[in-house]
Amino acid sequence: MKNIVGILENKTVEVEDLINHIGEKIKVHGSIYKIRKMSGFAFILLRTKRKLVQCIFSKEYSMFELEDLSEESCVVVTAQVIPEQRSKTGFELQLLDIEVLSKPDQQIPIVINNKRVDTSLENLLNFRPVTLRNERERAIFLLQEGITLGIREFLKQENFTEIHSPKIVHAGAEGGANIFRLDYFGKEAYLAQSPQFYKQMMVGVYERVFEIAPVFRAEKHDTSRHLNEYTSVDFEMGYIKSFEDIMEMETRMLRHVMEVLESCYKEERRISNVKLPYIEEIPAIKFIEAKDVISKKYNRPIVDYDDFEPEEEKLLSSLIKEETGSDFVFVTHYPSRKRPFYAMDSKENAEETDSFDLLFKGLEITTGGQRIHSYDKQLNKIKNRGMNPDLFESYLMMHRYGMPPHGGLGLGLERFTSRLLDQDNVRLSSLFPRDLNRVTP
Ligand code: AMO
Repeated sequence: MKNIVGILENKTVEVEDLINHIGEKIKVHGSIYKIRKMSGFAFILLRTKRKLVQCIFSKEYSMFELEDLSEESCVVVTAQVIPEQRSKTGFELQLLDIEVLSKPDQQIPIVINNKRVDTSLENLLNFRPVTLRNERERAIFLLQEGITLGIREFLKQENFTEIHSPKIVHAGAEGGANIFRLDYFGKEAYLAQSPQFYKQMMVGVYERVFEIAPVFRAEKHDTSRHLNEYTSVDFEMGYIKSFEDIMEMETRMLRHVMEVLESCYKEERRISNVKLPYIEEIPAIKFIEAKDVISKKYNRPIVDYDDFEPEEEKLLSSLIKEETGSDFVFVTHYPSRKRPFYAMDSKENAEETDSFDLLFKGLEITTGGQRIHSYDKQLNKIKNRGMNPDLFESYLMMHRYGMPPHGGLGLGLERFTSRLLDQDNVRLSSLFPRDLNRVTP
């Protein structure tokens, strides 16, 4: 019998630690990303967990043949760490010896080791397991990690409890049109469109909760903004004074995210050419006023009084940017008939809701607002909408047995990442996007 005590036998140095080994002979592992042959020597880029490390092969000191190496081979190198100011890491590795752990069977059909992967979106996604090995492609998801890290860090500081709600559910929270149906042992069930019901229920338990998890939308349209599975960042909090508390909390949360990206993701920002937006305050405008302003400024007749057309979101964002310098804008008081049944109607005008969207560089990235907490009011709204209250029995249980005034929001992680990186398609910020035509890889 053997005892496992949790100690990794670490034969190689962590790349993050290499800077402390200048002048020493060390071993590190990684994949050969790029070989650039020169006369008598070669530059070899080693792809490690998060960084590319510059190595030098030279006939003078390397005890192996350059021909023994091939790109995408996994290796352990023995090397001398040499200071090098011109290298981004501040050092380079003189390769002394190399152990090849594995070699690829075939060459990747797309060139992945240039600055950009120069291919169609289709190819980029079809060959995702390997195109993501490209430095710029993989930086997207390092930055996305920074976003969720910042969100978690912030919400933890604000005493939110992280939850994990079910994704197989018996009723949809966000309306019937885009729900995936499941055969659940002979009964009808659905894939969760959002954790809405569960995060609200948990406000009755923990007061402040959040979840970062996949949700599913059977969107039948093929657009640059819609995914059929996306990662929803949700939070929900009790004892709020008004829905503006949620907007305040989101503003501070986004500010913290930018601080994390500023301080810890410098290299990834450089690779992705990201300029972080400065968030001091975020302007807020009422929906109907925004409609009016856009119509007047751009001479566009208002066609839809209930929602924005995608073009209007873009126009509003550029107008706000022009006038205030902000890349973000809150739009508040959406019409009641356009919002889900759990949204709280405004006291001043029951046709409007105490709700908001947040637009970031022309795209809606968040929806939020205050929820109905009274049992009678919620039951009436369900009935008035011609919905069957029996379907929402377990949801209504929390209202029946007492809830504080509460509200929250849902932010689309891919949309947020994609706008931050100025991408023109949200698919690029999803590791393995699911859309109308795509369930692989
Ligand atoms: P909503 O349905 O507006 O609200 O979704 C919240 C946010 O999720 C993102 N999003 C999407 N991202 C990619 N593909 C999609 N198909 C897609 N649909 C939505 C958007 C959007 O702003 N329960 C409420 C939130 C709340 O009030 O707490 C909800 O889900 O960024």
